[in-house]
Amino acid sequence: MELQRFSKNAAVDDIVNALRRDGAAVIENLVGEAIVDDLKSDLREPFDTLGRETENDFNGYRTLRINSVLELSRTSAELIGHAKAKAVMDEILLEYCKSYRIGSCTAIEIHPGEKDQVLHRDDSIYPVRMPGLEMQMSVMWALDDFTIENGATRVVPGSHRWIEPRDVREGDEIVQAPMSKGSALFYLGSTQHGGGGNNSDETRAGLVNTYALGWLRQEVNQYLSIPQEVVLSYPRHIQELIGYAGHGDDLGWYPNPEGEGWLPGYTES
Ligand SMILES: O=C(O)CCC(=O)C(=O)O
Repeated sequence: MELQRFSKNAAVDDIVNALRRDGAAVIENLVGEAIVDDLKSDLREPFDTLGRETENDFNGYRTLRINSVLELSRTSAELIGHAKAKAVMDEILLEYCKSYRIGSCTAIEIHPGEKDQVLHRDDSIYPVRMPGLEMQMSVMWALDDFTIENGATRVVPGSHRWIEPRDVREGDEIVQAPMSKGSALFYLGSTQHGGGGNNSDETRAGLVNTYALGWLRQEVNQYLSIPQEVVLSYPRHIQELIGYAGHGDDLGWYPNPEGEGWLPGYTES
C-alpha cells in the first residue's frame, strides 16, 4: 500500500481519518522552499559541530542530530507551531488532555552509507499502553527531497492498531514515505517507523517534532534546553508548546513571585 497524501489545503478531518486508519499520512508542500532553506542554513554549523554527540546504535553512526533546535533557529518555530500541524494535533491529542506540548524537536541529517534505523514506536518512552489512547504524535518535515534511495522514513501502516505492542516481524508491510522538500510526514506515537538507510550520494535532512499529552513528562527537558531569554523572544503559542503553561489549573502550576504568569513578560491566556 501507499500512505495517503494530501495537499496543504486538505480538510483536517480527512487527514485525521487517514492517520487513524493507517497510522501515518503525508501533507505535500506544506511550507515553501524559502523557509526550509533558512532553517537549513541556521542548522548547518550546529549539524557540523554538535551533530555527532548523540551517535549510538539507535541514532546511527552516519547520521548527524541536533536537539535544541528552537534555540538554534528561529525559523524552526514556524514549523514547530505550524497551524495545520496544530489543527491535526488538536483533533488527535485534545481528546485526552487539556493542552499538549512538544516532547522533542530533532534535526536529523542522514549521510550516505547509513543503514536502516531500527523500526520503533515513539511512545514506548511511556511505560503504559492503553489501546486507543494516543500519547503523542510526530511531524517529520522534509528539509531535502526525501527519496527511497536517500533514506525516506519507513513506516509500518496499521501498526498503531496492534493490540499488544510488539517488534516488527517478517511479513509486516513496510512502506517508505518519499516526499518533496517542504512536505511533512505525520505519524502517531504508536506507529512503528524509522529512518531509512541512505544508499545515495547525497544527505537527507529532516526536522522531526513530537507533541505529547500535556500531563506527560516531556521527552527532552525543554526548560533546561532552551535559555529563558530565547523562550521570551518567542510568541506565546510557542512558549506554551515549549511547556510554559500549566495543564489546566492543577498540573505544573507555578506561583510566579514576580507577578502574573510564568515568566517576566508572560501572561497566561
Ligand atoms: O529519520 C527519520 O526518518 C526517522 C527518525 C526517527 O524515527 C527517530 O529517530 O526516532
